[in-house]
Amino acid sequence: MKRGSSAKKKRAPEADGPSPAPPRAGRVAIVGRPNVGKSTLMNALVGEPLAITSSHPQTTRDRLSGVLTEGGVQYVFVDTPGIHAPRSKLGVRMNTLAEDAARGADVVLFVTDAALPSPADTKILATVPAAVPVVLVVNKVDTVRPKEKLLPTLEAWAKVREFSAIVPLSARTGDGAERLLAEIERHLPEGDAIFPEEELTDRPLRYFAAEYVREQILRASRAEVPHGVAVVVEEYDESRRVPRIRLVVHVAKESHKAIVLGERGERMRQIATSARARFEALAGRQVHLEIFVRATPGWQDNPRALSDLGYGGDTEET
Ligand SMILES: Nc1nc2c(ncn2[C@@H]2O[C@H](COP(=O)(O)OP(=O)(O)OP(=O)(O)O)[C@@H](O)[C@H]2O)c(=O)[nH]1
Ligand SMILES: [Mg+2]
Repeated sequence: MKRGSSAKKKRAPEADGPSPAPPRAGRVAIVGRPNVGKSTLMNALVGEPLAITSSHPQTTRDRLSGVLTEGGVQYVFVDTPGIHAPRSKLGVRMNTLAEDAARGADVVLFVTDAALPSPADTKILATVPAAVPVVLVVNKVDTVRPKEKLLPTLEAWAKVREFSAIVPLSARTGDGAERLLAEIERHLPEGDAIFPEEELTDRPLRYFAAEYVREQILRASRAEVPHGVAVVVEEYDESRRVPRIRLVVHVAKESHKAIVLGERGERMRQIATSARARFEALAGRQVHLEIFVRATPGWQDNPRALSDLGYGGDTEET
């Protein structure tokens, strides 16, 4: 999918500066525990709110590439699910996707929130091959005041392993993002762009229709409901002036249907309105969303259902 006309133009190559550096391009996997801000970081780096984010852990369930091309450098960021102790086949698949992405990357961004290293962090880091450069991103520094409080955290992290760089950053405000891009660039291999310059993501638009509905459900619900929600595009009818997208929201329990719908369907109406606005901003055109809610108990552990809901297939390929 290409960048829309709304996308802000990134730094252009210098017209008459010193002779241009050779082009660079590479894959940059963004990995870490759930909820540390990986998807928010990817959005800040590509300059578009592409990936879904929420305060629930395990928001991201799949790999998603976001592409930034500027000044002869192409960064292909790969957002991944937070690596966690899995409790379902879905969770196992999520972890595998993230670990594979790190193994196949030219650079790994290991993201942590502004906290001391935990055993879960070191376990994840141990799965990254020693040959892959790892940049440590200490995210959410906007929550640390005064700034000096961060120093013991950074010192503790420096002892965990050899990092190519340690970058304190706020994905929410974008503070530190430019420095991070410069650190990544140094480790990207020389070579031509992987995607066309205007490409924004490897995913088709319909992927985001389902994701943006799921995001609004995550934001509107609490506790156990979000982990049992999957959203599938059943029909994408572009023959009309305003395309119509029919989606089915699968919930893991019959009782969750009423929660997602709300009284007289009011919650679902709000979810649909917000998801539509978000989707229209990305697509740059109007759409109609038609959303149905269905109970599909146990789908997270059923290989057939996982595949039907878009979480099946080869974990080696995106
Ligand atoms: N204060 C603050 N909050 C942040 C920052 N970055 C992310 N967050 C918040 O942290 C929460 C999790 O963000 P996500 O980007 O969804 O985290 P994630 O690592 O992708 O999570 P999973 O997909 O579940 O692994 C959200 O509520 C974000 O708004 C930051 O720099 N500062
Ligand atoms: Mg995420």
